[in-house]
Amino acid sequence: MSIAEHLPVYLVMGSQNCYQDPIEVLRKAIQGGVTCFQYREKGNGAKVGSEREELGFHLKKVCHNYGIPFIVNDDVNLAIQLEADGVHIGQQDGLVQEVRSIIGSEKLLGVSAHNVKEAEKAIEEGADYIGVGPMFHTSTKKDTEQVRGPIVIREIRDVFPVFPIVGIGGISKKNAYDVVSSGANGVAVISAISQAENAVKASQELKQEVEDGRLTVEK
Ligand code: TZP
Ligand code: MG
Repeated sequence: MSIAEHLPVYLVMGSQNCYQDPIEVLRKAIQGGVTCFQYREKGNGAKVGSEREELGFHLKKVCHNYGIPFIVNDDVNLAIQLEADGVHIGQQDGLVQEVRSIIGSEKLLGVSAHNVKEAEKAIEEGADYIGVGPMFHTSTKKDTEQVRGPIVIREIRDVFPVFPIVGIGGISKKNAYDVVSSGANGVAVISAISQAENAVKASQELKQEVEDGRLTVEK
């Protein structure tokens, strides 16, 4: 399966984002249709050291039991240690080529981009997919750049007709359709699933919006 096929509903999460047991949240999310997972144990209340590694190990096992990719945010060493399927890095997290040379060509490399210029650079330097945002206002990540809106997906899609793109930031079932109908392969979410009362239902609803959005693009 290509990475594009794993992007429709991409859950990003650490224990700090959950009201319930993160392992259970992930399991339910995958049952509801989540297609990719990024372990982002970061910020206030996040686990550190061996606890962070241990949770990552269990979350990876859940992903692999269900056949979805397990990607680690920021930390290349943790990704290697956990034998993750890939790494996701931001603009401040090191050079794309450098990370690629450490993880090798087989592992997935995701890169955050905020505009066409950053997207071009990330793609040229060897990203497998880009995460573009923030699409909408989010209170989950405090140090975000300005809201870009789905228009930036359209701008990047116009330059790169088939490159895998996922939108991120403030995405819910109410606006996922706009992100995908603007050209994204899928939506990456934290709170819409991790803080939902029912993670199965939240994931199903997001998936439905993504499918509806894709139909408008394929027409
Ligand atoms: N990167 C850009 S916005 C964001 C990240 C990690 C947070 C997304 O969280 P939410 O709860 O889906 O808005
Ligand atoms: Mg980062």
